[in-house]
Parts: sequence; C-alpha cells; structure tokens
Amino acid sequence: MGPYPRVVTMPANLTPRYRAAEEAYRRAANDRERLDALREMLATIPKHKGTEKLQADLKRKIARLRSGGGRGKGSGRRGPGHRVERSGAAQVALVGPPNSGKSRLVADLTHARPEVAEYPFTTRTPTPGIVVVDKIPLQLVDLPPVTAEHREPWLTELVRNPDLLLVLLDLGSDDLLDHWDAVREALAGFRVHLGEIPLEEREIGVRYLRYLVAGNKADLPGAADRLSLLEEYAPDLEVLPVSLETGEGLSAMLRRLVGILDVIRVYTKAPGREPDLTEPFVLPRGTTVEGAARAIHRELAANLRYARAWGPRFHDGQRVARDLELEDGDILEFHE
Ligand SMILES: Nc1nc2c(ncn2[C@@H]2O[C@H](COP(=O)(O)OP(=O)(O)O)[C@@H](O)[C@H]2O)c(=O)[nH]1
Ligand SMILES: [Mg+2]
Repeated sequence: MGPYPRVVTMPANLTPRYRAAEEAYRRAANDRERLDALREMLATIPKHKGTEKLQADLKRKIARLRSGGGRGKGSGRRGPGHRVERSGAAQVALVGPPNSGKSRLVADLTHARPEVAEYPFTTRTPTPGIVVVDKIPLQLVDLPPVTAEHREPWLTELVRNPDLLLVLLDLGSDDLLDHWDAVREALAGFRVHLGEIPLEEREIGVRYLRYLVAGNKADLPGAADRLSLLEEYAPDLEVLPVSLETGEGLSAMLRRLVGILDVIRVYTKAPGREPDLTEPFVLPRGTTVEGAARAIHRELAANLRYARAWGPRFHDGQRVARDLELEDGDILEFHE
C-alpha cells in the first residue's frame, strides 16, 4: 500500500438532480445563472445532519450573490495565451507525468496540434481540442505535467474546473507507481481529489472530480507487467490500457469517459417539424424539462408555458411536467 489512501470510487449519496444543479453551477456563465443553480442545489441537497455545513455554505453563497457581491469569474488572473474557452459538452483535462503521451493524445484525437516530443516538459501552454463521441463533443485539454512545484494560477484553474480529469500514465516507464503517487500528490497540492465522496465527508475548498486513468504505451515491451504491478498496488483502481501508437483501447477509453460523465442527449423539435437528431443537447443526468429549457436559453425557461415530448417512453407529443427528469434520447418541443 502506498502512502496515500486508496482511491476508491465511492457511491456518492447525491441525487442526480443535485448533481445536475452542481454542474450547472460550475458551468454558469454569470451570476444570474450561478444563483439559479445554487437555489436548485439547496432545494435538492439531502437534508440531514451530515450536510448542514454544506447547506449553510450554499445559503451564504446565495446571500452573497443576491447582494451583488459575487466574484466575477476569471477576473484577470490567467496569463495571456493560457486561457481556455470552454466548448463542447464537457471539458476533460489531461494530467499525468511528463512524456506519457498527453500531447499526442490531443494531437491524434482532435484537430488541435500541440507539440509532441520525446523529451519532457515540451508542453508549456494548454491546448484544447474537440473529439466527438456518440454525438457528444468532448473538449480535451492538453496540459503541462502537473507537479507539486508548479502551481501557476492558470494551471490551477484548468486542473480544478474540468468536468473530468483524464490521468494518462506511461506503461513504458519503470516509474509507473511513483508517477501514480506523484500525480495524486500534485493534485492534492491544487486541492483536487480524484473521485467523488459522500457530501458529508467533503471538505470545503477541495474539488472532488470524476476521473479516468488510462495507461498509455501499451505497445511497449513490459507494459502488461507494469500494468499488473499497478493493479496490485492500487487494487480498486480501474486502469484502461491504451496505445496511441497502435490505437488499441482508444475508443473504449472515449466511451468510458462519456459513461463517467453520466450525461444524457436530449433533442428538440419545432412544432410541425421533424426533430434534429444530429446535434443533441448534452445535459447532466437528472436534468428536468425546465432545466433543459434553461440550459438552452434562460428566456426559454422563463417564458415556458408547457413542453411536449416524443420518444419510446411517451405517447407522441405527450405534454410533460416541468419537473420531469429527462432520459437519454428524449425529444422535446417547447411552447412559450
Ligand atoms: N511507443 C509509444 N510511444 C508513444 C505513445 N504515445 C506517445 N508516445 C511517444 O511518447 C513521447 C511523448 O509524447 P508526448 O505526447 O509529448 O507526451 P506528454 O509529455 O505527456 O505530452 C512522444 O515521442 C510520443 O510519440 C504510445 O502509445 N506508444
Ligand atoms: Mg506534452
């Protein structure tokens, strides 16, 4: 056993609706959206002793935003060229030791062209690129290696705020186990913890992020043996072997990312028209009809009179309640 607690994916006692609201909060573009999301979080947080501190924290944040004292997000701390505009349905940041293939992954799977090289510390700025998986666009962000020493503000933001961390390890390296420890140590320095834990055990200020660990360079000699060692060292950890050289495991990895994100695809249609099934709205599971309207356009939610739904679980055009939890594949028609 290493010096760190085992990383276990704990069954979080969060309802999908709370989680959806939490994600809406993280992704909010302005204070109005932030306030909406916080209210929804407060309304849906499990109410018991264990979450009292969090409830108080939510109330404090709501009060602060209502009095107009909210911090403007991204106020000037990022250096030029280090800013990454969020795009796609989810942001996936790549972390890992130097040379594990982070830049090549972004270069091979997206149209972005970060520099790839066999010497470490080539990457100095973040490079985002989009990969589309099952109609879901994911923004992959190539980052410099995270280390306990380099804690630049722009890197902090990119490490703490993605929807998911993709930890890319190097199965070609004999330092594999040290790398795994070092990544978690560096993340702890950023106040980031891999994996969700029950609300009542959370520490204020720590980010609990969903994550996936992939072991790259599975093509290299000894890779399988090193993977076994890691699995022995961290028995509860799921490590997907992949190779950017041969392509092995890459599509499984992308599917798994989408699975962990736990999103649904919702389609919209205009009255009397066929739905557009090419570009879904990608929403956190637990999103309601009203939440979907809000995600599409705030005014739409405000003016919504009713919605109709299509799909296997509805009668065609059935009127649905605003608080109906949506499912993957639902088709909605909004009436203002
Ligand atoms: N054999 C092999 N080499 C790889 C693989 N993926 C990346 N590399 C090489 O590893 C080196 C480091 O890659 P890079 O993407 O710059 O690593 P980064 O420091 O994590 O961004 C480059 O020479 C890549 O071509 C792989 O799956 N197999
Ligand atoms: Mg790199």
